[in-house]
This record gives sequence, structure tokens and C-alpha cells, in this order.
Amino acid sequence: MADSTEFTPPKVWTWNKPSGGRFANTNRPIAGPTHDKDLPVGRHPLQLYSLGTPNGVKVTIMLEELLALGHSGAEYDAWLIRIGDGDQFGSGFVAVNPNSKIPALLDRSGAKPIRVFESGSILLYLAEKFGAFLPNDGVARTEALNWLFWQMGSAPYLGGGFGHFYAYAPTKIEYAIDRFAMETKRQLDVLDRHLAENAYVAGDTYTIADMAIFPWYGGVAKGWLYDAAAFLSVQDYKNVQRWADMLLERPAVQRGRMVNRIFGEPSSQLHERHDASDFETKTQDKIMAGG
Ligand SMILES: N[C@@H](CCC(=O)N[C@@H](CS)C(=O)NCC(=O)O)C(=O)O
Repeated sequence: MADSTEFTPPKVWTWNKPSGGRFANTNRPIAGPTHDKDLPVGRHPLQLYSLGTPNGVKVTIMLEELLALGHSGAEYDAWLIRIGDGDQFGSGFVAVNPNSKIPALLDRSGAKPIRVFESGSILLYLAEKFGAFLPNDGVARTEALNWLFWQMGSAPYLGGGFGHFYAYAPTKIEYAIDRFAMETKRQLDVLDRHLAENAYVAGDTYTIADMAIFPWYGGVAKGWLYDAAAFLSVQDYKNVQRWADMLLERPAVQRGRMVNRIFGEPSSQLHERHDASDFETKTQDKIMAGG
């Protein structure tokens, strides 16, 4: 491959070769479905089509937290969408999310199903539907939304920028890695300074802002993402570490992290979730495996 610094872009970009890198098989410059495929539908009011990536985990944590609070209307079926196999381009999935990305939610509790896509929109939708994990009004609500939208705007630099060029790109480009490592560390510092003064992201209470930020910035701080803990000196972000450890203690967070997960220890993976008892089977597996 030519040295990236020698590349001169043509006048008009054309799709004449695979993009290279980890997602070369599924990357396309056009939207819409590639094949006909209906989505499965289970018995619960909420149907989630997702994968246990940081964006997917935000929503499963929220659903498990709602159930832990006693909101039985938050019962859900979680179906696995294997993005590496192109499931996000099936016609049924595209009808729920025209952007072909997980997570996507279908609320079938009313007369007409309601589709919800974009993880931030799903968190807000669920918070408003159940009146939970988002203060009703005032400064606290605005602060929760500030940080929810901060996450939605910032994480693409962490994932699509830093993670892509550090871990997935076919060549290591110093300029790109430096640029996005700088931005990722800046973002971690933003969060670290804020969490020095606040127990949770939006102040004293746990909200959807924590659920949105934890899988990304908690994940990078705990070394789960991109094998980059040492490179980013994540141990230095002491307040982010304190906050991530506190969230990790929550049983709903532990359950949410297992749903639609297809990597890591087999006992930590619950590919599909259709009932609360699905977790118990996993706990039994763990005990049998001596874990
Ligand atoms: N802004 C979107 C991003 C979702 C997203 O990037 N999902 C990734 C997995 S984490 C995906 O489905 N990728 C499949 C693809 O790009 O084809 C959200 O927060 O919901």
C-alpha cells in the first residue's frame, strides 16, 4: 500500500475498491437495504434489535434499570443484530432504523408500533415513557441532557476517530492517531474534572447521561476498548475510575453489559434476552465453569 502521505485525492471520489480495515466487508457509500429479511418479534412490549457494543449497552442498561425499579412495561426481547454479517442492511432492520446502525427499538405497547433509533433518542424516549432516570425539570434535567448530547457528539471522535485509527485501520497513520488520541484524552479530562465535583454526571442523581457515557468513557477507562489503557494512561483519570467502579457495582449495569454480547468470556455473553431468567442460566454456567 502507498504511503498515506503520498495520496492525492481524485477530483471525484468513486467506490472502486474495498475500504480496508476491520469493517471493509460491510462499509458502503449508499443507504438502504441489501436484502429482504423480516425482523423477529417476541412477546414483550419492547423489541430491541442490537449488539453488545457501547452504543447497544447504553440501552440494555437502561432497560435493566427500569425493570429493577419495577417498571414491568419495560420488559423486552433483545434480538441479536450481527453487524459484521450485514444484518443491519436487512429490509426489516432498515424499516426500524434507516441509518442501518444498532441499537434500534420498536415499541409495540400502543395501537401502532413506534420506531426509535439513535441510542440517545432511545434513552430519552424510555426516560420520558417511564418517568425515570431523567429529572422532570429545572437545572438537573438540563444538565442531564447537556451531558447526554455531549456523549452523542463526542464519542464518534473516541470510537470512529481514535479507536478506528489506533486499532482497526489497515495502516498506522501517526497524524490520525495523534490527532484523535489528543481529543480522546481531552474528553477524558473534561469528564474527570466534572466528576471531581459531582458524584454522577448530572449531579447527585444517576441519570441516562451516566448510562450513555459509561459504556464509552467508562469502557476506555477500564481498558475494555481498543486495548488502549496503557497508551492513553487511563489510570490518571481518577474520578472517571471512581465513577466507573461505582456504576459497575449496579446489578442492572452488570446485566445490561451481558445482553447481545458476542465477545469475551462465554459466561458473560447473553446473545438474546427474552426473560429475566435468561441471566440465571448464565450465572449457573459461570458457577459450573468455576467462575
Ligand atoms: N449514533 C448512533 C451510532 C450507532 C452506531 O454507530 N452503531 C454501530 C455499532 S456501535 C453500528 O451499528 N455499525 C454498523 C455499521 O456501521 O454498518 C447511535 O448512538 O445509536
